[in-house]
Amino acid sequence: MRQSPLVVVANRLPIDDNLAPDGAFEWRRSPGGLVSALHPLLRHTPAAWVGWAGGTGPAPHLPDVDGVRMHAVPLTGDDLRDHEEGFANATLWPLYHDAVEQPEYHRRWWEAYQRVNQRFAEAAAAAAEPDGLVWVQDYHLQLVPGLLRELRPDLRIGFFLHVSFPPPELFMQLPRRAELLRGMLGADLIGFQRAQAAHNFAQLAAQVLELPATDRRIGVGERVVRIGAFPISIDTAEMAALAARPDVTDRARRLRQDLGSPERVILSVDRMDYTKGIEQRLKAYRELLASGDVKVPDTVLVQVAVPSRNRVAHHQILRDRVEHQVGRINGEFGRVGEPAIHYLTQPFDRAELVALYRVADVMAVTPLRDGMNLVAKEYVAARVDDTGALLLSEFAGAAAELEQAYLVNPHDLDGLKQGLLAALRATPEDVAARMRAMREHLRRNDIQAWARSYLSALDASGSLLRRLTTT
Ligand code: GDG
Repeated sequence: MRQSPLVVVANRLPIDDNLAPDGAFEWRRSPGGLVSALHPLLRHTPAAWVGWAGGTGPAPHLPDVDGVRMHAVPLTGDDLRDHEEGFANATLWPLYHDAVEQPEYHRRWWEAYQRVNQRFAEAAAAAAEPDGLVWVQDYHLQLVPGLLRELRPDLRIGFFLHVSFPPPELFMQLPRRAELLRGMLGADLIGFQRAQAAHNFAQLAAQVLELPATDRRIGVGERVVRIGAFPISIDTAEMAALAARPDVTDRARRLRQDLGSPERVILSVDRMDYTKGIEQRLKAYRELLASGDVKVPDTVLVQVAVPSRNRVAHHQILRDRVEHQVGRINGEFGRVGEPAIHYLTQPFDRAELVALYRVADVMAVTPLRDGMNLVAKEYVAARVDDTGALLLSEFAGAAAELEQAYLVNPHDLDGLKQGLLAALRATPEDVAARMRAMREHLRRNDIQAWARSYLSALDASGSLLRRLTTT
């Protein structure tokens, strides 16, 4: 196997399999995300990516994607059930999101988590050049840094957690809490979305493992592990360029007409997930319709809720509940040809999604807990004319940066209603001043800046990045 100086390890490879127009099967880069973040840093030296390609057969041999080598890790049906749907998505996911749904603990899931993490660590060890840099992503792979360090002590290892990291009182529920913490501490640098998460982690390292810990450094024997906040972002310039494209602005104009040319369009775009606060938001909206504060057809709500992880039972139950609520609201408040809510579950292509961002006078992003929430940032970047109000949950990581949003506590129904009304009724001057400040923040803090700041902190001496960008 060819070895690379920089290896990204993530649960999924950043590609989708597609049928080309001529009927041939091809691999295509999935849009956005880490690959485009890394691209400017890696113009000359190819990086590698270790991850699962989808499917349960043997790992496919894959072509390079944008100069990045793809190494597929095979997963079996049992791995998928017990690692992905089990420990990752039914134990860690709810636990890390304030346990808004009850986390489940099963010993079989933990065994699968260890087994799959070991497989990823071995694949990363095989893919990395001597003294190379390996960057491990997210909650599916928290044991990989520790396992990889045992296999390859020469490497510099980074770990980044995309979701939030819970307070000690919650994390302490985990039957194998010490092993998980030790797994992460195999890294040289552990990145979180928010400073509060780094603080939670330091407290746990001190409490559970009795290690000397501050919010920036943890002593592990001879080693010092650094921790900190590195809030992820989006490709701001690419989003703004897409939003300004004539076909996208035309599409936005037509969409507005198709919606009945209302005075106010409210938009929400979420994965169908119980952390996203969809039910609470619909309830608030229903009360505003019932009180007459919001009227159909002057105002419409567009709710995009793309199903994901739908084999996990919780998500199926949520979908049924949301659809029940939408049906009820449309039945009570809609008229023929004038629904109160336009509810869509099919995935949109990127340009169509951005056209929707351009139509929305108010973007309602009100998760109960979210590591960052990229939708909020995408909306801001797409409002190239400084219009549009962002209603944002204070429990989204994005709230720590987008302070000019209309911030709400999504658990507080009255607060949520007031926030939505304030956003709907804001003056154009107020909206523009807030949007300008948020756009400026994202212009300076885009995804390339994020990747650069993380990798230069990981590669403290700068020698590796210099080698990567100048060879
Ligand atoms: C995890 C963390 C953290 C959505 N619908 C469509 C579509 N999307 C795209 C959005 C956005 C992405 O999906 C969703 O990203 P989020 O950040 O909002 O949420 P999670 O999926 O939960 O992501 C989160 C993130 O990791 C990154 O660190 O921010 O907190 O939970 O980019 O645009 N894209 C298209 N059609 C759709 O219908 N094309």
